[in-house]
Amino acid sequence: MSNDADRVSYRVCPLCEATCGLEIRTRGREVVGIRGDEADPFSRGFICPKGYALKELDADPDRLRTPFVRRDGVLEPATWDDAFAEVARRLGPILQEHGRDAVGVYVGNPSAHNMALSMYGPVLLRALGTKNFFSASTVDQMPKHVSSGLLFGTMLSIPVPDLDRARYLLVLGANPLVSNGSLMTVPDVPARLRAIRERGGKVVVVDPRRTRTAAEASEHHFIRPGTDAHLLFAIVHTLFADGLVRLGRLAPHVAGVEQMEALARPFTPEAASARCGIAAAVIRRLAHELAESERAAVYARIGTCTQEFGTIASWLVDVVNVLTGHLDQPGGAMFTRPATGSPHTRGTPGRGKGIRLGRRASRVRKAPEVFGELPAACLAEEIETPGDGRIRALVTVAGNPVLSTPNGARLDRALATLDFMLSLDIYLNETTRHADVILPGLSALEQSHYDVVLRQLAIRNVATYSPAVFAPPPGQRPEWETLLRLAGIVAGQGPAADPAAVDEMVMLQRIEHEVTSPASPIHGRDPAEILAALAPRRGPERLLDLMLRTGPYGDGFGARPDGLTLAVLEANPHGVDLGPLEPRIPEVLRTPSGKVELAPEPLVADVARLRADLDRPAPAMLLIGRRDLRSNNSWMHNLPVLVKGKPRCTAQMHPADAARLGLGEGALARVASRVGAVDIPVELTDAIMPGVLSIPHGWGHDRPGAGIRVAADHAGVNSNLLADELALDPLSGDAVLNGIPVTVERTPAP
Ligand SMILES: Nc1nc2c(c(=O)[nH]1)N[C@H]1C(S)=C(S)[C@@H](COP(=O)(O)OP(=O)(O)OC[C@H]3O[C@@H](n4cnc5c(=O)[nH]c(N)nc54)[C@H](O)[C@@H]3O)O[C@H]1N2
Ligand SMILES: Nc1nc2c(c(=O)[nH]1)N[C@H]1C(S)=C(S)[C@@H](COP(=O)(O)OP(=O)(O)OC[C@H]3O[C@@H](n4cnc5c(=O)[nH]c(N)nc54)[C@H](O)[C@@H]3O)O[C@H]1N2
Ligand code: SF4
Ligand SMILES: [Mo]
Repeated sequence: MSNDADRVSYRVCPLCEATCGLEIRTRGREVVGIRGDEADPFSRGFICPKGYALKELDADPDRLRTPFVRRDGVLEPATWDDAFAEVARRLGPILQEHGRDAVGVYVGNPSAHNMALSMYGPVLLRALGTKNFFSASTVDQMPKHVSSGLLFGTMLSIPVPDLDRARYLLVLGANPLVSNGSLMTVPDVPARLRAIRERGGKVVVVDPRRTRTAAEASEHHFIRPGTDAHLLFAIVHTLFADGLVRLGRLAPHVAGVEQMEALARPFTPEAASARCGIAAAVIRRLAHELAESERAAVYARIGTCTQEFGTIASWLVDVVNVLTGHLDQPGGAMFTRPATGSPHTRGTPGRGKGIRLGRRASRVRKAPEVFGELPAACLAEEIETPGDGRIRALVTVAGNPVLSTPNGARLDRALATLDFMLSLDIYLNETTRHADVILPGLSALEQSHYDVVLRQLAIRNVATYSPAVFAPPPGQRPEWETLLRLAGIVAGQGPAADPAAVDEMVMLQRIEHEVTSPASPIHGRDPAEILAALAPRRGPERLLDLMLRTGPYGDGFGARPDGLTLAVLEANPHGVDLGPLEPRIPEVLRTPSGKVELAPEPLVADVARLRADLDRPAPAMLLIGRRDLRSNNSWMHNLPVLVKGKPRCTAQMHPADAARLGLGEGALARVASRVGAVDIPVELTDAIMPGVLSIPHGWGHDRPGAGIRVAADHAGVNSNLLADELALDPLSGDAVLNGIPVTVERTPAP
């Protein structure tokens, strides 16, 4: 395969949170090979099948390479100038007549994996100034932002398990051997979990499915979906009842311990066991093992977030980590100190404003705002319901809410009624088929990369910058320019708004902010001097350089000459290792009290709801989701290498349930919920808990007018036709996507 003319580039994979280093071999404009970068200090050569698939993604003929504009009802290729002119022509009057809130925005998951989108998306949002902002966070991790914000002071103060030093790991509602980790940036989870067992440690998985992670663990327990909060409260109960609480070094920094003891009282292991399905003796043993292990962490992810008690469960994970003395300790749950900084590295160390929730509510359902967002599950009703403040136009940025948010059918219908829709996307899919204008992003290989978001949650402090592998083709625009031009347009500068001018303004504001912040290393410096020092960089690189140089390891523009700059990262293409995580309490805290707030009022108030749930009878069948190694939410099913083989959009069911329902392997089952029904083939497996059904999300590529031909041949069904848009975790607004009550029957013959 290798050839003298081949070029080798190093690039961090942007597809999931693992941030693997890739070695990409190219010949001209063609990718000839992709493998793991052995010299990457963090990923050490690890790669998954999606990493290889970047080659097909780059070459996919269905990937959009030109803007599209709807003319006489039909989406047609258009020039960039025409497309921006259409945006100005259509959006202008809506803003003028109906105000800023008439334009809704939905931002999807790839925004967190893309430097241009994560840095400049917020610029467009600020320019728009709409209160109708939605994102994939409320079908994902919002409960963890809320609980972390309340406990530690910022939405990004999320402890991550120190995998490389842990000797005991309790995993709830996560399948990192398949997802490759989430709210825990770490490549090569398989080797790292194996290493825990090899050093004599233990990995325990709690999941309604015996997942790949569970199969590789020391121990697995089925749990009834939606009941993790009960289990965790019973562990807290046991820690107090059996005298296992030890705060250690954190003792002077923790408030609310007595209150936790009182709150946990009703949740005896026996009471919780009846609800969650795990034996009381096992619950007690888990509490003892966690407390008695020297280096242990509880780690939980999406199965514990996208459920009825998502915020309570997310909270109790860290309560257990604190009460067992494992928070902020090597081998426990620790805080990253990211190179580009974070809300918990800025401002006054040890104290802050904390967070405020529910400053306003959504118009129709009165759902509380959370960190400036409204629940994605409210989007359809805000479009449909007449009256002042109705969403008349929508901007989607790297999102596919028709497939990824609850009651997708209702949203699908609502999108068709908009006065105007603009999508920034790389595919014409189930969502963007409704757009009037689509502006495409570049291939991942045509843009530079730094994981500004994900490296904030890394289990090791690491910084890696990847230059673009290929130059963008002539006539194509980088997305940061598109976002800045749109920001100019909505600010009233007309269709020819100059992105470079908006970039200058954004940059100056950022520098002003730094030099006027007392805690910044460049406090009091002259903005013009800083701007000059960043020349000739512009766009994302200039902003990244500023963030690195004013960050925790930065050169402070001369203050620490051997400190980090973008130039240093450029000279180290495999990444710069900044070392293992270090204890950060109390400095990391940004709560008003300067303490870890173990029992914050909004969470305490929600416990009554959980107590009432203790005696609730479980419904017959509960639906949960599933991820596959070769999927990435909804949008990588157009790549042949990832969809080949037997169909993966099946309903997994326990043989005992199937026998009761008269369903055999491969039979078509009709699964119905309050909001919809799907017909889907049954896959029998004893790896699922009886009474639980699992359907993966991100399928249902059968919508007319989409331009994803390979995906259409492997359509599957949209599991979010079953998710109920009215079922939310009240504190975070997160949708309930796991533990959906459903009925199942054999699909009637036509
Ligand atoms: N039932 C159920 N539903 C779920 C989940 C579940 O577990 N169960 N998981 C939820 C989770 S965790 C998430 S994060 C959400 C994801 O929800 P979304 O973010 O709404 O959906 P994605 O499928 O990630 O779609 C991403 C979109 O971005 C586009 N895209 C990809 N790369 C780029 C780029 O570089 N630029 C631009 N402009 N566009 C790009 C893709 O074409 C696609 O349209 O789904 C959620 N939905
Ligand atoms: N291959 C692949 N990788 C991905 C993605 C993908 O689509 N495909 N998506 C990416 C994204 S956006 C995200 S957010 C992450 C998510 O990363 P993970 O959270 O690791 O993702 P899942 O594999 O969905 O794992 C969730 C687990 O929770 C279980 N579960 C469901 N309900 C409950 C419950 O009530 N309690 C408990 N304890 N468990 C429950 C499910 O059976 C499942 O095994 O993955 C990322 N990585
Ligand atoms: S694990 Fe994630 S980051 Fe690593 S190669 Fe696979 S998709 Fe890319
Ligand atoms: Mo996600």
